[in-house]
Amino acid sequence: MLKNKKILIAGLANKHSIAAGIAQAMHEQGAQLAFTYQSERLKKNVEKIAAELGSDMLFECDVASDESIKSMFIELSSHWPTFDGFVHSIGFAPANELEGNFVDAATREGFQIAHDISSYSFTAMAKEAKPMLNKDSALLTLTYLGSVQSLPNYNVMGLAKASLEANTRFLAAAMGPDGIRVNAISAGPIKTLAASGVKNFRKMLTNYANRAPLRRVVTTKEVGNVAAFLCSDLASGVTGEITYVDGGFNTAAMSIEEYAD
Ligand code: 0WD
Repeated sequence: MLKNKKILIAGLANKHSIAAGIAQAMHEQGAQLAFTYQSERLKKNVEKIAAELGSDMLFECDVASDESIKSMFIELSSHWPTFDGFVHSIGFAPANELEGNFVDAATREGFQIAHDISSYSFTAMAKEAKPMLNKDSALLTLTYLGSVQSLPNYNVMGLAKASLEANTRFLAAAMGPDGIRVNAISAGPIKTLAASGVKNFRKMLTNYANRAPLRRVVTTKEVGNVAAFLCSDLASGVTGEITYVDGGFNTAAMSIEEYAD
C-alpha cells in the first residue's frame, strides 16, 4: 500500500509506543521511513527500532520549539528534498493535571502546555513540512475519545484532543487544495509510556475490554494497519476524518453483561 512513499514518524518513545506499531505496519506496506526523537534520552530506543525497520534516518526534534522543528525539516530535506507525509504521535500534559477533579487540577500553565505540545505542534509541523510535501501526501495524528466525552483523570488532555481534532479538520481544509490529506485516528487505550501518566489507567483498560463490542483492547499494530491505509493512496478520498480504532467502544453505551440482572 505504501510502496514508494517516504513517511516521517514523530512520537516514537519505545517499542510499546503507538508510533512503533504504525512504523511496523508502514514498513510492512513498503514505506521508507524516517524518525524524530524528542531528546538524547530516547535516541537509543528510536535508533534500535529504526534499524529493525531498515532506516538510519533519525532527527532530533522537540516540538515545544519552533527552532527545533525548523532545523529538523532542514536536516530531513538534505536526505529527502520532498516526501509523502508524516505521522504526529505526540501528546503531553504535566502529570499533576492528569489526576483527580478537573476543576481542582486545572492550571493556566498546564492548560497551555497540553494544548501547545498535543495540538499546536501538529500545525507547527504541517507549516514547516508544507513546501516539501508531494501532491497526494497524507498527514496523520493520534487522538482519544476524551475529546468528545468526559472521563476521570484525563482532564485537560481531553480539551487538548478536542483542539487536535478541530486542528485536523482545519488543516485538511487548508491543505486539501494542494492534494494533501489530513486525518486522525482515535485509538482505544493502550499501555504505553504516555498512558502510564494517566492515573488508574489499568482500570480504564479493564473497563474498556468489558464494554467494547470486541471485548478486548486494541494493539498498536491494529492502529498501525489503519494508519498505513489512511496514509496510502487507497484512502485518496478521505480527509478531515477522525477514524476510531477502539474495538467499537465509542459506539456502545453499555455492554450486554453490564445490563444483565
Ligand atoms: O492509550 C493510549 N496510549 C492512547 C494514546 C490512546 C489514544 C491516543 N493516544 C495518543 C497519545 O495522546 C499521543 O498523542 O497517541 C499518541 C502517542 O502516544 P503513546 O504511543 O501512547 O505514548 P508514548 O509511547 O509515550 O509516545 C508519546 C511521545 C513521548 O513520549 P514520552 O512518554 O517520553 O513523553 O510523544 C513524544 C515523546 O516521545 N513527545 C514529544 N516529542 C517531541 N517533542 C514531546 C515534545 N515536546 N512531548 C512528548
